[in-house]
Amino acid sequence: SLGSDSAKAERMFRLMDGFLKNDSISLQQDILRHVEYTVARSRFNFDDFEAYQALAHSVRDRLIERSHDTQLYFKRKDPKRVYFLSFEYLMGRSLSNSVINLGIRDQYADALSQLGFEFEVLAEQEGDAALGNGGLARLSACQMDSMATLDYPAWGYGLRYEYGLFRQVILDGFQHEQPDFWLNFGNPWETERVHVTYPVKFYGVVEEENLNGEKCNVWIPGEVVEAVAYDNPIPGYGTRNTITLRLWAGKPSDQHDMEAYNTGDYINAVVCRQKAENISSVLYPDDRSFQGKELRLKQQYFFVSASIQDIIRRFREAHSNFDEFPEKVALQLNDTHPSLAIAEVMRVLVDKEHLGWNKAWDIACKIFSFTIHAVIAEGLEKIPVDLLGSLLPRHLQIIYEINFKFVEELKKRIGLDYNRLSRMSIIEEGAVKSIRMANLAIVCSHSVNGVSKVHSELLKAKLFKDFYELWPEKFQCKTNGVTQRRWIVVSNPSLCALISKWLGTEAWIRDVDLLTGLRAYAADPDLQQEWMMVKKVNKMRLAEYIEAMSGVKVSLDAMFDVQTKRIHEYKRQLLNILGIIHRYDCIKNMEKSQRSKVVPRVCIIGGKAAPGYEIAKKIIKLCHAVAEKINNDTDVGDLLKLVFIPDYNVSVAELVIPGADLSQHISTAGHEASGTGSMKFLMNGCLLLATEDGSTVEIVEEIGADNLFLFGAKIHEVPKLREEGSPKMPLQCARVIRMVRDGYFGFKDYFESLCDTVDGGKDFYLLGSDFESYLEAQAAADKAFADPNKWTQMSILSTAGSGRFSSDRTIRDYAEKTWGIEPCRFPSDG
Ligand code: H53
Repeated sequence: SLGSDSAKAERMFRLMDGFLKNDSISLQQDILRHVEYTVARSRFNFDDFEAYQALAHSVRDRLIERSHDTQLYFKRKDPKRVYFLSFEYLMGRSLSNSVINLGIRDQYADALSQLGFEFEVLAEQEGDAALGNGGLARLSACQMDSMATLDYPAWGYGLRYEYGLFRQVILDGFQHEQPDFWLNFGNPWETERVHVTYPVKFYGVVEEENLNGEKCNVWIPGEVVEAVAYDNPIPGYGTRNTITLRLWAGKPSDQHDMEAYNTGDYINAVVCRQKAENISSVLYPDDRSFQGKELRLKQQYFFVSASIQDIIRRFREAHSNFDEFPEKVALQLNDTHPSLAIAEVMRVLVDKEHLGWNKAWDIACKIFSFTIHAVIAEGLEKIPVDLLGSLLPRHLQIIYEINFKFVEELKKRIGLDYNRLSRMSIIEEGAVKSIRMANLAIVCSHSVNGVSKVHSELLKAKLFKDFYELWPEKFQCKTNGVTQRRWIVVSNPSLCALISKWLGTEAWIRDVDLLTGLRAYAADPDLQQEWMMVKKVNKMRLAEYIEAMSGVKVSLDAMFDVQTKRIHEYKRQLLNILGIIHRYDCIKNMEKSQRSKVVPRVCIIGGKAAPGYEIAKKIIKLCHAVAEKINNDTDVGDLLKLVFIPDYNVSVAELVIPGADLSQHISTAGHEASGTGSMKFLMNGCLLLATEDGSTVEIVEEIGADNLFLFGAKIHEVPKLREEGSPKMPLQCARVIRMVRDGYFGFKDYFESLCDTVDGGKDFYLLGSDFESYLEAQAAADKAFADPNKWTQMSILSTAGSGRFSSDRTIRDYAEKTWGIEPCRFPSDG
């Protein structure tokens, strides 16, 4: 029953003295053993970081056991598996999440305290795994957690970047980027699989050959790079199942350089080998903008090709007939980044397995499904044909062939409507002839989904209208979700304990719909009292952090008003800052006697700007310039503070979100596909101030418009308002912009172009026309905050309504309706 039936395995198991034990003494022994033999420090002398390393290794041992069991079990049951292909994962830290999911956090805390260490202190030693940019990447991480917890036979595939997302350093209020060489001190969570390697080919030429009287294409590559697997265990909660996130790294291929060595150019050959490692060296730091760079395309193909080879090898272990492939394999494309997988599957099935085009295409169309995260056409990847043709000549041929057959078919369906044909074509003719990756993915996938209701409707009505009319059945909605394990249990232990106490069970951690049970107590003064205490404790933690980071002391009685996310014009951090200037201006101009009525605020902004995104960087600088002025104004004191939290990442989010009273999700309507930050704040009982965009619309459905602060233009109003432009600029907005222009916060010239984006005639993101309604929503928030019981009730109702925004719901929906897979749970209790 332990996953192996052979006598040999049983003997091995006995020799190991069974599985690792989780009592306090065994854990202490394990930690010390790792101090001595893994970290190679004396067990009498090791510091916090070394203790963390040993601890992490002892946890990893347990994860490895479980992951072996899970894989053996999957192998024996041979269920249909889903393979989740994502170019980015924002995993953050692993320690707390792992021990909580394994159900042994308290045991570890106890063992450590016996050794004279504190669990929380050691947990702080861990750096973030930041192999992604923003929402899309964190979503992948949340979804992996749900796939493991719900016992789905799933694998995640991605790239093991050596440099994750840059570290943001603020000097003089300006953002500077520093490399994130996160592997510097090793990564105790991963296992390098030196034997799981695959050659990945690039460049070269395609030749036609004759195989048994039939023509076939043979790709002779110009470069071969080896992909080596690094496995990262993803433990489920309340289950023994532990699935794998397999990340690929580049390493030099042996076959390829023989020539160079033989010609005697030894040194150069060795230097060239190093180049192979560059493929996976650095994550592109741009969220939502693509430039058709060769290295990026190489990265995409590299991870896709290695993953497909791995998937096919696993399939072949149990099957010889590709007719069964769609019964055993589902491939999820997380955005267009991995969509070369379509051409790669076709290449393997046609050129290597010799299945014939039609059969191969039939299989491909059954296995792929595609999630779109973009909202606007500019967010869609296009790859210049020349670039693709030189890097992957055979794939270009295949894509042309797919397109030819598709367009022929289309002509039969819609006739010779050339405009529509050219819009739908996978190839874009233009100044730069390109491949539209989204079109390729839609043509091949059996299911295409948006990430919120609003977004999915927009895809059908706008971006992919032509495709929707052709294949309405393909278009689905899968509203995003986030994992309550990370975003409540790990990051907000006090709230977690409080919820379990009032619900009388911890079952909500796996069955999140139970959170609705809190509604019954939302008006209960006892719960309200305890709820306020929890918030206070979290605000204290956050206040200490703020003081340590910025030297600004903040009052715990103030409303903590947070906007943390990537800096983008459409997310409108600028609207927030202009609102803060307005608030400051009002306080300054107020009669002193009136000031006692002002609800004190601590405004917190955090997020990274893409290194080349000038306007976003100016927004960061403006935030600092305004903060400098306000925070040093003793006349205003605790009534208003503004702090910028540098280097926002997953572990900073774990600290900030539980401590927020209010959070802002204020994108121009129609621009945020979903938004997932809002869901994390909601779970933590934070009230939202938001526009009706992305998933906010569904949050309103769930918790009721009375329990949050909505404002701004609706999606359908945006085009008209844009036409109207600046005349709609209200006086209050014009006044604060003028203050910036006049140099009230310094850096007059520098901020000019930033101000132009609002009052320069265009105001594309509608800051002007939304300004008044934004201020009204802020006033409503102030009013509600002044009544602590009302506020707390709204806060409880927010958490109570957050269950629908769990990634468990999203993943179950994908599994049942898109992937056609079922849970495959290792028979044990976890
Ligand atoms: O994906 C999130 C959404 C969010 C959306 C984001 C996203 C990226 O992070 C990167 C590229 C892209 O096209 C979209 O902006 O609204 O919540 C997860 O779906």
